[in-house]
Order: sequence, then C-alpha cells, then structure tokens
Amino acid sequence: MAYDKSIAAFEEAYKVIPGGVDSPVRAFSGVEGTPPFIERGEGGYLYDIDGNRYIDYVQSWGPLIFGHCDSDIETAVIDAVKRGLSFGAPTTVETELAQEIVDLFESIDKVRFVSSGTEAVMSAIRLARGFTGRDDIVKFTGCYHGHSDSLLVQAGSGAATFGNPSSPGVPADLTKHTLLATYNDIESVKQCFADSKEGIACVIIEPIAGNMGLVPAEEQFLQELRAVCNEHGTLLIFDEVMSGFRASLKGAQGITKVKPDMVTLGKVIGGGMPVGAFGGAKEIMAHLSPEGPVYQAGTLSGNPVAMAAGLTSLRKLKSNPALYVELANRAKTLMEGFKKAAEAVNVPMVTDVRGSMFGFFFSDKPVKNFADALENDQKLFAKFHKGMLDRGVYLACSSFETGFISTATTDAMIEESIKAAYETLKEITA
Ligand code: HOZ
Repeated sequence: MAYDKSIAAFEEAYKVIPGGVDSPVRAFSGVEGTPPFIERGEGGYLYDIDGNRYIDYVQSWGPLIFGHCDSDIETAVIDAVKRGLSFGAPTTVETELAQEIVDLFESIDKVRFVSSGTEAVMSAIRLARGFTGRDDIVKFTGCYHGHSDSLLVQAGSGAATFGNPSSPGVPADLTKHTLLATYNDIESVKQCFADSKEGIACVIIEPIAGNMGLVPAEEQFLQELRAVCNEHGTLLIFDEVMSGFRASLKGAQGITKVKPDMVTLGKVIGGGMPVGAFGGAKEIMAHLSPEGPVYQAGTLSGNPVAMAAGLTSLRKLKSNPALYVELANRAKTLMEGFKKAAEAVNVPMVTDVRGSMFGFFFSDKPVKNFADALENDQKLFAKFHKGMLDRGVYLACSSFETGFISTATTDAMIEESIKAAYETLKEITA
C-alpha cells in the first residue's frame, strides 16, 4: 500500500499542530509508520487520501456503532442542522435523549449533557466531592477517565501508550487527593480507604476497562467494591463512556448486578458527534447547579445537532437489542481467528470480548490489571499493527486500546481480517 499523500499531510500537519494530531493516540507513535489521513468513511470501511481502503475496527474510538454515514443518523443530523446549529437555550431533544437514558439505566434518575467524556467525568467527580464534602478520590491504575487534572494519574489509553501515565503540568497538590488502587484487587481499595486522612468522596472505575486494552472487572470484585463504598458512604462511579451502549444496551450495567451511584457516558450517545453525559440518583444530581451549589456549565452542552445524532442512535439500538448478540458473535469470531492465527506461529495471545468490544494481548497469561497489561509484547503488537494496516485492516494503534465491531462490520470483513492476521503473523515471526 502507498501512503505518500498521508506522509506528506502528516509533515504539513506537524508544522502547525503539536505532533501533527489533535489527540495524541492518533499519531501512531506506539506502532510503525505514519497515520493514514482519512478522507471519508462508508459503512464498515475507512478511505484515506491515498485511496487505500481499510476495514475499520476503531470506529472513531467507539461512537460509531452503526458504522460510517448511517443514513438514519445522517438524516437526523441534516434535519437538525437546517433548524440551526446551536442556540445556547433549552431544546426538547435534550429531554428526549435524557428520557431514553433514564429509562434504560436503573442507576440514573437525572442526567446532564456535556460535550466530551473528559468533561462528563470531571464534572461527576466535582459533584461527588460537593455531595459528600470530601476531597479524596480513588481511581484504578490503567483506567482512563479523560485528561482532567485529578484523573491523569497512572492513566491508560494514550497516557500509557506514550509512557507518561501521570502527566507533567498536573499540580501535585491536586493529585495528592487521587489515591490509586489495583484493578480487580479489593485489598488495594481497602488500603486506599485506610490511607485516606480526609475521607473518600468517590471511587471511579471503568467496569469494563477499555483503556489498558480490554480488561473487564470481575463480578465478585465489583460486588466487594460496592460493599466497601457503602460501608464508607462513598459514591461509586461507573465510567461507561466507552462501555455504555457498547458492551450491551445498558453497557456494563447490563452484565453486572452491581449498581453504581453515578454513571458517566459519551461516545455512542453522540452517534459520532461530541457528546458526554453524567447522571445518577436524584438526591445526588440535585446538588448540581442551578438546583444545587455545585457549578458546571457549557455553551455547547446539549447541542441540538449532537442530541439529534445521539437520540437517533439510541432509539435504533433500543428498537433492536438483539443486535448486541450479533455484534458479540462477530467479535468472538474475530478474536478466535486472531488467536488461532497466533497459535499457528506459536505466539501466545489472550483475547476477550464484551458485546461489540474486543481486545487481544500478545501475552501468555490472563490480563487482570494494568501491570499485567504492561507485560504484553508491544514490539510484536507494533509489527502486527503495521502488517494488518498494509493488508487493509485498521486496528487501534496501541495495545492499550479496545477494538469495536459495528453493525456495518460484515462476516466477509471478519473473514478477510482473520486471513490478514494469519499472513501478518507468519510474516513478522518468520
Ligand atoms: N479516549 C479514547 C479511547 N481510549 C481515545 C481517543 C483519544 O484519546 O483521542
């Protein structure tokens, strides 16, 4: 495959945009080659400016569960655009989308919309602190909750890919309130509670971690986490920005019995437009301005075009919940295929699937936490990524990310991807 135009475009971008990208993970720093510059998407495919076509397993990092250019979402967006791009005033579509979310999530009585997952989590944390009157929070190493100060500590996703899980520029005075626990290890959580002098406002967790690769929390661990939070009057926040409407219609909450106090959402609820949301029990949400004193605001929050895209997405998902079984089956076929391709060249691989989310590690042991994830063979992953790209398969450019299946991902695409995996693994291990 030729990438000449993308290479030139990257050089141009580099001159005026730091690293040539507007979000670090896009820069291909953890893998080989330069990022293809995308011209357009169509269904399950991406097309770059050199005319290369790729089967897209990134799907804009999760939002596009119906693939690119879904006609229903497109129509809803165009209709909304014709009515006006933004009003900075209430619209009924916000209430409609909120109602859909409230109806689906037992843990959410009220929800507020923002413009990104980062904003959603940042606001949820402030609300948890305002509600409890406590400053400390607990997060898990390898979980990524966006790039706000308190949460950019031992974070996954791009932070892990670049080897800076804790960013310079974040005041130590702030991060001293962020206590770190180990994913799937309840004793480490209990230690945080023992260490906290000021009391813990909330524990935030990706109940299905998607930012250290795909690493689901064990059911017993989540139940124990709930119990510890109850014991201490601490709020439990499920960050379902990635897993919401991806792992199941109700995200992780369609799989676990554990009910959080607050939930953060994003990605799919915007249907490809910038949307985030945070919600929870009404007693908690009542502390949010203007009902309560905890301030949070946004000029473009609840933007009518983004709301229209999200509402159409969610209604499509709700009207056909069986599609999660189809998506999961395709994800399982893909992962079984990758695993067999790895076995064929004696390379150890572990895989996992949750609904439309899939993950694989070049590792010979189960991955239960960030330390395990860090042990994956990243050099081999980099080579695999390049070989797959050259064969028209677009995978996330880091082993600390998750892959996604959309309704536009066909069986033929899965088959082609498995074939590419066999060829690639044979080539890179020869
Ligand atoms: N938050 C996304 C999932 N890890 C990555 C997208 C980005 O950081 O640009």
